[in-house]
Amino acid sequence: MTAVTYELIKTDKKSKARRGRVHTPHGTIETPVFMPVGTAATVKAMRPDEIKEMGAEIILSNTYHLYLRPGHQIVKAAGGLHKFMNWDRAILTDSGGFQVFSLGDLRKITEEGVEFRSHIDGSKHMLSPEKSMEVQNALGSDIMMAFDECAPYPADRSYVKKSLERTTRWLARCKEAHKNTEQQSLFGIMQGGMYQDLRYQSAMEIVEMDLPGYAIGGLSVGEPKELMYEVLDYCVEYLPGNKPRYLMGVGSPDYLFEGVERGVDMFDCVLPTRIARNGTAMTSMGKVVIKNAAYEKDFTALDPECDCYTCRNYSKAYLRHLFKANEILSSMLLTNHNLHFLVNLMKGIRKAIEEDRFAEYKRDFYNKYGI
Ligand code: PRF
Ligand code: ZN
Repeated sequence: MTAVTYELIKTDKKSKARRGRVHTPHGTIETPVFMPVGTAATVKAMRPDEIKEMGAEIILSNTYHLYLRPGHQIVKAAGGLHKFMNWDRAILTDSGGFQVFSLGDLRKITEEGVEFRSHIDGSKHMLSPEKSMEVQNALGSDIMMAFDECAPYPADRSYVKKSLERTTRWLARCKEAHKNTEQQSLFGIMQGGMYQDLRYQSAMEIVEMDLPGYAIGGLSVGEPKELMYEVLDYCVEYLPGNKPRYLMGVGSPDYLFEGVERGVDMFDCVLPTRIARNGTAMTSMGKVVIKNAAYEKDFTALDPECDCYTCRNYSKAYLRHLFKANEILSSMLLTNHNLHFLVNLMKGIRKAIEEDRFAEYKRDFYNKYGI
């Protein structure tokens, strides 16, 4: 028995959307799900009880960041990441691969792994499949991601092929190095860029390893969205139906709908939390840029259809004031709203799938949001 299992409840008749559950040692996750990102063992500007209250059942954290600071041994000594950050629901950790690759000049890829310099103090480190598993085992996350390489976009076919084959070899090493399989599950990551045959090759190689879940990596890396949808269409086909499918780094409302429609179960993205700190809210009527002069005397709620703490208690005029005055509460209230908005959107999507009206729900949302 693996630590994490998938239960398929229902598949939409008119699309590939599906309603399911992911069972973990820290509770059950209703899917499709959006996972708030807590990179450095904190969802920025939020307390765990607030994230819980809005109904989030899983959050994501990062191997790369916690390895560098405070160090995985510190987290382990604290009793693991759940205890350290006071979050008793499920946690997924990304492997560090993607974050290291984002360092640009500061890194070097070899068969062994990735050598890089810390973005904090410039010190030299090596992340490898074995090291990533060691760190994630110390953190104690429920779902651990494989150490992969996300090829840039655009990239040559020959480079992408070499890269995905190395990612497969790294996955075999991850599986071998993963201890604690009773408490933690390893998910594989498909790569292959925008090349259909390479996506197929990657899928066949990773599915062969019989893991409890699979992610689609290497998308939403700057390609046009029509291309992403096209690639996603066949990627999902290549993955088994009895395991959860996770589209990494995707979290705008249109991408969530398009992903769900194509059969994706899990998503994560820094978008809602990041844009909140920049003063942007996602609302049922589209994006609201709170600093706009139009809101100076607007004493209505951010989103009249939202029942989050922010929308129940504050006006756009007040939120605009907080943002312009650089007040900490601005980040707190806007992050609370944006996460609530996406968690609630997924709740609506799940209910729509259950009630055979996913297509209508999507159409109505797009019309109102302005997509
Ligand atoms: N691999 C990993 N993490 C990721 C990605 C990936 O390809 C992406 C791509 N959108 C986001 N996060 N390990
Ligand atoms: Zn709200």
